[in-house]
Amino acid sequence: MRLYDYPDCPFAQKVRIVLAEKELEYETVFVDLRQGEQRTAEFLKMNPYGRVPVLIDEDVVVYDSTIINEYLEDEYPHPMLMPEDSAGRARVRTLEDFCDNSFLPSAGFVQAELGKPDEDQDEGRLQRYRKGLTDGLVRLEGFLAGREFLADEFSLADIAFVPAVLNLSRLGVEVDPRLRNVTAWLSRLRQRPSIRSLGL
Ligand SMILES: N[C@@H](CCC(=O)N[C@@H](CS)C(=O)NCC(=O)O)C(=O)O
Repeated sequence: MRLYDYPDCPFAQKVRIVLAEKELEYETVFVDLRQGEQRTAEFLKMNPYGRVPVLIDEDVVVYDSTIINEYLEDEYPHPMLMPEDSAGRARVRTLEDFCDNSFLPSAGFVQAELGKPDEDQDEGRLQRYRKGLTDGLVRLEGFLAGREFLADEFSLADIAFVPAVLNLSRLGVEVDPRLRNVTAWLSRLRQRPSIRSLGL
């Protein structure tokens, strides 16, 4: 198995956690996004959107982190990272969707703003994007009520959030200690070897 990867990419990190949880062997191909290697004809043949991660498993090519993770779950089901029942699976997918379309983009916007020279940073914009993250944490607090993980057992839903939630302090966002469920969940996540291995 081969993973086309970029170390800081949160989407690639999601996939690396699943590969580690399932103890799958793979080789990593570094795609230098700063050099535009994702836009070469060869890369675009694998992913027409020109983005990492891409996973190659023998003759199967899969792109988009959420789809890659579901592929890995279907193909290598042990240990299971999806609930068995339809309601639980729908819950995981709802949370992944919330993460991919709201939480991770807010984190990406904050990171992009912080990456600009000081004089070009817009404080109002930064506050708006950070609020997207703090509002997201409040929503997660509700999802975690009475649960250790977002869908009871550790799942693809938790994994989707890891790259962003373990990077919050670098984005200038502190977790409100009144969010007790989120705080406990973060320390549970930090203890997992698959997540520690990312070195976030
Ligand atoms: N929805 C995609 C997003 C992947 C993505 O945005 N990857 C970024 C790096 S974090 C990328 O490859 N960007 C290169 C570009 O847009 O040119 C996924 O989940 O895999």
